[in-house]
Amino acid sequence: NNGITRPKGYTVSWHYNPEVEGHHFGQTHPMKPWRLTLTKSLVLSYGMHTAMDSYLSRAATKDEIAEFHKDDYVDFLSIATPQNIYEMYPELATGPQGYSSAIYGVGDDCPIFDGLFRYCSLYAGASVDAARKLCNKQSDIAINWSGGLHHAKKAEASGFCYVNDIVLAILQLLRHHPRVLYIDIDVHHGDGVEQAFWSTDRVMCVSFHKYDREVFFPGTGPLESTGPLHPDNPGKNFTINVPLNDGIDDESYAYLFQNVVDPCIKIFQPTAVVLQCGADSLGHDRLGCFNLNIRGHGQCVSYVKGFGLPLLVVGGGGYTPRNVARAWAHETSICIGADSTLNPELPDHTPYRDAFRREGFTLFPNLSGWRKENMNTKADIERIIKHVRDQLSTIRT
Ligand code: TV7
Ligand code: CA
Ligand code: ZN
Repeated sequence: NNGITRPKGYTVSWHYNPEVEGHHFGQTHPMKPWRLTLTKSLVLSYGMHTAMDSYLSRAATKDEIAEFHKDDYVDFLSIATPQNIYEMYPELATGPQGYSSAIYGVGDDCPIFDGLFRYCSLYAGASVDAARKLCNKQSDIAINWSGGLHHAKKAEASGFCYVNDIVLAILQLLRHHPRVLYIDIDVHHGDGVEQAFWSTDRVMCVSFHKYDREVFFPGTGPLESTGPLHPDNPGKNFTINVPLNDGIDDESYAYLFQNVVDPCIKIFQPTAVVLQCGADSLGHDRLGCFNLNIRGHGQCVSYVKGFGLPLLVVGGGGYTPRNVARAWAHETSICIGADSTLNPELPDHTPYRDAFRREGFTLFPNLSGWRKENMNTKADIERIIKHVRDQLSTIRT
């Protein structure tokens, strides 16, 4: 199988349930669970599954979801259907287009679709399973590409996210690990995870994102947002935000990523890391505005892996499905240490091969230099690095 062998000295686990793929947010909605089918097709056709422990993940139970989410919200998600939603909440029908966002964040971004709760429990169950494998040391790197839904709040759906699988996984890790580092390279701010761990010094949240308070979702995550301001609050300075402008390229991103993540690990000394690999930070993403290539995005995974800490890798955004699949297949190869042996030419027998025709049947199409030029100056980058260093110098180690 393309010379792929199990990694020496460590174990990688892949947590997935193909049932998530069949769910639909709606015809024009940008979130396409089908991108997971494409990702899986590449992982399998390269033979990468033979190098990992594969687990058919189970659905998270209501009780497991309620470890973070409010009971009435979990009940709501578990009973709402496209058929009964207007009967339950007639006020939803009064919104201008479809329903207004007044009830639990439901609306155009977060529609009630068929099988919604099943979909949520499956992607959340995979992240919780993955975290448990890391806790009991059956796995060193655990992967759930269907997770990474970082916007969901305690009692509110937001930005295509209903259940925050990342928060649930971190809560699981905290049972065995004193300190967890969360890193988020999705083009959007990881606001739900940040909010959940805002007041603790046991989780450090680091998000890299496009920031424009007025126009870019969710509008939070400026450099100055570093945790609670009160000096007695343990979470003070344990939140790190890296706000960026359009068009950031591989070189500046790698430089910035390494110069932010390295001091975080040195000073915070996490015992486990969670990496959210939202692929909407790639160039040519339907919703994103960065210029990263598959290799540039993957370099973040390589870099974090290099620290050798127990690592939970989750997906997230990504709205050009074929490039999401390329990125996550490449990142799977990095996790199993096969990135240098993988043929960049896609295997002939890849199912849905036609989906990859446009850029040529390669794992590494050129995704940079499109409509956005890099609006991040060298001075912007250095200012961020200095701010992060100064911030970290205030936390006791
Ligand atoms: C993790 N951007 C999630 C990212 C969530 C982004 C948004 C859309 C969008 C929604 C659609 C749609 C869309 C072409 C794009 C202020 C609004 C503007 C809804 C139309 N087409 C992640 C969320 C973001 C829904 N939301 O981080 C149905 O774009 O900007 C907004 C909010 C109000 C609601 N409207 C958009 O990547 C997984 N939504 C087409 C159909
Ligand atoms: Ca982010
Ligand atoms: Zn995103």
